[in-house]
Amino acid sequence: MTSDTLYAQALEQLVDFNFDEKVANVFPDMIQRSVPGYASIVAMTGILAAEFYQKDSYCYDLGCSLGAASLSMARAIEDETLHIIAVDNSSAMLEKAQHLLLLSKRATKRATKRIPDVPENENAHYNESVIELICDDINDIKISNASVVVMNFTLQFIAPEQRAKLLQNIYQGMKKDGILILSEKLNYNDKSQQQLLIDMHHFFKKANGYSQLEISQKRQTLENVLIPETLEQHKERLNRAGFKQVEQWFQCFNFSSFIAIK
Ligand code: GEK
Repeated sequence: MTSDTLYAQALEQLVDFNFDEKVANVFPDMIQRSVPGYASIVAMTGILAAEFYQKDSYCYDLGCSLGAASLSMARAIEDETLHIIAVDNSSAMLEKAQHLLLLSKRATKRATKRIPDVPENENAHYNESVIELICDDINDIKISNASVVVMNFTLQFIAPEQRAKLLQNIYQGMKKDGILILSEKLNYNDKSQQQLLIDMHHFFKKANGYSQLEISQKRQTLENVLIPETLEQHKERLNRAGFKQVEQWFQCFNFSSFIAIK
């Protein structure tokens, strides 16, 4: 796995974070060392998807990056006709995702040695051809006939004023009893609570080898790009979109995941 050293040196100019080739190249290392509970959320995504998947429906992975959640679902759902639609608007991410899926496909066939950068357990059996990668803005795609929609750490990058419409669009395209798995970084209205949760997240990053400089530069580049909301805002918006049950099923520091059932 290529190490994330993108912010290790003092940068003269800090530009807004974007999912370019440099980020795509180090993404597996970056996300594991930056998002507490990431591996658990990816693994549970497969477990939940397998239970709520409905035959002859689609699964969506919105903001799929390198396809970790799609792979988790593909491995967990046993259905010959499974079709996962994985969408991201970063061509750099999707190129890399395509490459990893091909490696994974060969590894599945040979089931031999591990390949660097391919998510854990990729050697497990699955029909990889079920994952369709689409390069598009998730605000512009039509969701249809979906029993499982996954949006792991993507909504936070969507302009706040577009979020309700996106969730309504997802809801409209879902089947009854289908699920949305929504994972997000959280914000807190209470100042001391917010500070403590941010501190704990930084302890996590420090323990994973990021320096103060790396943590601070990355934080500044994300400031205008990643806009977290409170747990209450998420729950309220999901309820308003029409979901009949909304539960927070995971939290580690200020990172959380929800399940919303139509
Ligand atoms: C994972 N879910 O590994 N349309 C499509 N894609 C978008 C948009 C948009 N409007 N905005 C951002 N993205 C993944 C991790 S990363 C989270 C998701 C992170 C994409 C963006 O290109 C990136 O790949 C992804 O959303 C967010 O489970 O890096 O913190």
